[in-house]
Amino acid sequence: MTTDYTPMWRELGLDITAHNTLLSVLGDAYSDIYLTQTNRPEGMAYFNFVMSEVHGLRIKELMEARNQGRKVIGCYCTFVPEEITLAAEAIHVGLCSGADFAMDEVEKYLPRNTCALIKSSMGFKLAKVCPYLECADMVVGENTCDGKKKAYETLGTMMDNLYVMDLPQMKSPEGKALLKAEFIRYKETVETLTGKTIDVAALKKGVTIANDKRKAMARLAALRHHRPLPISGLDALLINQVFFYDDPARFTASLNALCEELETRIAQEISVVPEGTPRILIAGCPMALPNWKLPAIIENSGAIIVSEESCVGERGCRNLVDDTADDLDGLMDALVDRYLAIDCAIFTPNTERIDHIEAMAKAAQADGVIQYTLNFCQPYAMETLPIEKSLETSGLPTLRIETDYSQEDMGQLQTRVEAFVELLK
Ligand code: BJ8
Repeated sequence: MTTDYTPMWRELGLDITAHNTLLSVLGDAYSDIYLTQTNRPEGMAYFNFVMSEVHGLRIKELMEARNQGRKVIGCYCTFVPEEITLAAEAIHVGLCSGADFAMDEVEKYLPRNTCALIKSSMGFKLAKVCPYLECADMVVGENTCDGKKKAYETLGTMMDNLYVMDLPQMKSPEGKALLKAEFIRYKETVETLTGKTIDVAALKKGVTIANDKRKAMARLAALRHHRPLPISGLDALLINQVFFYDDPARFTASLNALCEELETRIAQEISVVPEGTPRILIAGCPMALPNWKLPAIIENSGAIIVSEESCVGERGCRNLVDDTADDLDGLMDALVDRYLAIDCAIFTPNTERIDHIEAMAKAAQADGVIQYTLNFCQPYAMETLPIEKSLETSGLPTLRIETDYSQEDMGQLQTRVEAFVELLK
């Protein structure tokens, strides 16, 4: 960042000293992990730029939009329908929860044995270091796992703009009815917040913007199925993370431009790794920005990630909303259908997730699957066992990793991943 954004951060009420510490840690990690990669596509320059300005220029854009009367809505889960936010010309952003911050403070409010993602959300609020959170007009939490559900009760005492969405746990007709009722409630809340009525035309516009973004993500995912492999898993993860922050139309255009370059690379047989490099599919908990720990270890161990089965990845992006209905009720049904297909581990039963992982591994020509679970995440930990069994029956080697955001287990993880990569060679 070349501009001094301190006055803007101060206006947002950030703790400038703590925020500077966060930016410096983030900048160092980004330089070490990302900028040391070789043979990156030129189109990654855009995503480097977004990262360098993620707390600067993008926040300035949000503040300017707010000054023009638009609203900013921050969300913790991929279940919050972006289409409705966009239909009201509001701005939809994901909220950071990929780094430890103010852990001593956090543990005054949450038990120690809470997953790192939840602790991180709380830490960013307590330490006042997330400009997205501080400039949001409304923050949306959701009843997914028990940890999140209970943490929002506490988080709600720290902010006056937290809205909690109820979510079903089963994909039954009753579950579907609950989701529809909750999406209608969200639509009405967004209408009140923005002062805009969401009609058919507006909702269709929101659907188109979100569908275009997801189509570009699907294009990227398909290009990674190729040998030669035109992009690293770390770069693809970064794109998946930027997906949650950037202006959607600009993101889609930049990603499509990158995909064109990747197509040329494939035609010219330009690969980011030598032939024979083991290809890994990573499956499990979401890797929110700036959680790059395990992918960096994998790609520094002589393997390459070709697909992410994660909400910061294909689980969060797959499936488009059918926009053919010509009334609001039909469009809301189409939204519900699209979102209810997300196979988050909080659902029971959730066997389609196994089928998806198998299909993804096959499509991406993966040699092995690493299941990634955050410590104390019961839903994803529980699902690792049936998934492992099923993949092994299909002849795909798997490795289970449970970790958090600390650096303490780096050596141990490196050893385990290296042994797994050797096995795949
Ligand atoms: S739709 S995956 S973004 S809930 S890691 S907080 S499950 S204890 S994140 Fe998620 Fe929405 Fe589902 Fe996707 Fe709980 Fe597990 Fe922590 Fe988790």
